[in-house]
Amino acid sequence: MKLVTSLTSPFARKVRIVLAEKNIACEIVVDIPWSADTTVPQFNPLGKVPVLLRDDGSTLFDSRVIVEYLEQLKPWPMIIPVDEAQLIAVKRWEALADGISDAAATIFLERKRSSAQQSQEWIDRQLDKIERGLQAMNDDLGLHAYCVNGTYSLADIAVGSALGYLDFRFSDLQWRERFPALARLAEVLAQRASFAATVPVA
Ligand SMILES: N[C@@H](CCC(=O)N[C@@H](CS)C(=O)NCC(=O)O)C(=O)O
Repeated sequence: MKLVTSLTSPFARKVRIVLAEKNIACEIVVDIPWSADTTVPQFNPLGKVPVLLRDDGSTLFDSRVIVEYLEQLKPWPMIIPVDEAQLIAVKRWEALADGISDAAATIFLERKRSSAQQSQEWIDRQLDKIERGLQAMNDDLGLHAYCVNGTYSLADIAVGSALGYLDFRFSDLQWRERFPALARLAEVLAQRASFAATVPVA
């Protein structure tokens, strides 16, 4: 199996953390979807990473589908609960965390355009999503050890990946001061080998 990805994508980081947690062998093929010679559209018509290339030649995307597949491939250690209520809760956390990553990536791209082309209104709209998302996650996490049922799961992996991306691209956000519950979770997650091995690199 191969994972086609950049080393900065928060979506790919979720997948890489799951691979590490489950100890699944997978070659990482670095491909930046913005570069002129990218091969990503050959594997994903949407031109986005991550893409999983399976040994039978088939491809899987996006990160949520890949993570589900990895959970089926190797159910232990379990990162997606079987209990339906908990599963839906984990998926909701994942959607919220991925939404923050999405808004952050959108701002990053907007800021790469020439200043004449950039829309501050558009950037502010994305910043509002990030701020509201962080507030909601911080409130929901509260004093709980982990996002769902006090147990480490895909929810924590998605949240940790989104927070790591904010640290990487938006260090000026200083979210830790405003969202102490998330700061505490991020500190706990950073101790895990899977998180330490997948910190985004430029
Ligand atoms: N929902 C997708 C999002 C993937 C995504 O947006 N990836 C970005 C990198 S962080 C990308 O490849 N963008 C290239 C493009 O939009 O053309 C997932 O979870 O995999």
